[in-house]
Amino acid sequence: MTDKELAAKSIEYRQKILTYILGANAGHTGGSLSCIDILNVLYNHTLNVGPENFSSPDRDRYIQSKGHCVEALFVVLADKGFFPESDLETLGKYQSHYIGHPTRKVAGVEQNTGALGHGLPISVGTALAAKLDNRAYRVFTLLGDGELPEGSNWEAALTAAHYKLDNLCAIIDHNKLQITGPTCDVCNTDPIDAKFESFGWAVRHVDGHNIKDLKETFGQMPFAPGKPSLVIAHTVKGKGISYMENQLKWHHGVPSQEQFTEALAELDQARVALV
Ligand SMILES: Cc1ncc(C[n+]2csc(CCOP(=O)(O)OP(=O)(O)O)c2C)c(N)n1
Repeated sequence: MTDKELAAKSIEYRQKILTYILGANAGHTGGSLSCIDILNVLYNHTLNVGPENFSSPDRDRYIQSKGHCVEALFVVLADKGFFPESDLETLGKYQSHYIGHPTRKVAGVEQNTGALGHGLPISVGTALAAKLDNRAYRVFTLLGDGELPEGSNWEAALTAAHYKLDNLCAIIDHNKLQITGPTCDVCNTDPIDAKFESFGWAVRHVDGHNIKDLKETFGQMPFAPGKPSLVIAHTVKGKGISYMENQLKWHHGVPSQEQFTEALAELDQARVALV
C-alpha cells in the first residue's frame, strides 16, 4: 500500500472509531485517535499477521498494552478480515465480546489487556519464547506514556535487555496526556530515551502520525543487533478532530450527535486534501 493509501485508511479508521464509540455510548476516544496511525502501519505494512496465518506459530505478534484504546484495535482487525465489521455494532452491548478492553474471545486479539503494565512483560516472555524455540517471529507492543510508570514495565525492560531480545519492539504512544493530567505532572518519566538506553535498549523517536516515517522506523527493527528496540512515537491525543486534540476531557468521552457530524466533516475535508 502506498503512503497515500495508508493515509486514506487512517481517515477511514478515525471515522469508524468515532462511529462505534457513538454507538456504544462509551470509549477511549483521544487515545484511540492518537495511536491509530501506528496500528495502521503495523497491520498494513509491518506485521506478518492476518486471519490466514493467525494460528501459525511463526506469525508476528502485536500486543496492545494500552488496552483501553481497544476501539482502534477493533476497527483495524475488522478491516483485516478477522471478523465482520458489523460485529462492532454490538460494541459495549450486553453479552457482546466486543467490550471496552481487548479479550481473546475476539478473533485477532493476542492477549487480554487493560490493567496497565502487563503488555510489555507478556511481550518479553513471548519474544524470549521465540528465541528458545528458534522461531523468527517478532513481537510488537504498544504502551501509553501514562502507563509507563507501572513498575512491571521497568522489570520487563531490564529483562528484555538481559536476554538480548532484538525480536522485540516496544512502541510508546507519547501523547503527553494521561487520564488525570499531563503525563509529566502525574508521574514524570522523562527522559524516556536515556532511561531505556541505559537499560540496554536501542531507541528511536518518530512522528507517530507520519506514515512514511513510521514505515521506515518499523522497517529498521532491530535498531541494533542484540538489543530490544524502543520507538517513542510523538503523537497528539485526539489527533484529527480539532476540538478533541490535546484536550484531557477526550481521554474518554462520547461526542454528541452534533459533535460527531462536525468530526466527520473534518475527516471528509482531510480526505479531500489528500487527493
Ligand atoms: C493498572 C491500572 N491502573 C489504572 C488504570 C486506569 N487507567 C485507564 S487509562 C489510564 C491512563 C493511561 O494513560 P496513557 O497510558 O497515557 O493512555 P493514553 O493517553 O494513550 O490513552 C489509566 C490510569 C488501568 N487501566 N490500569
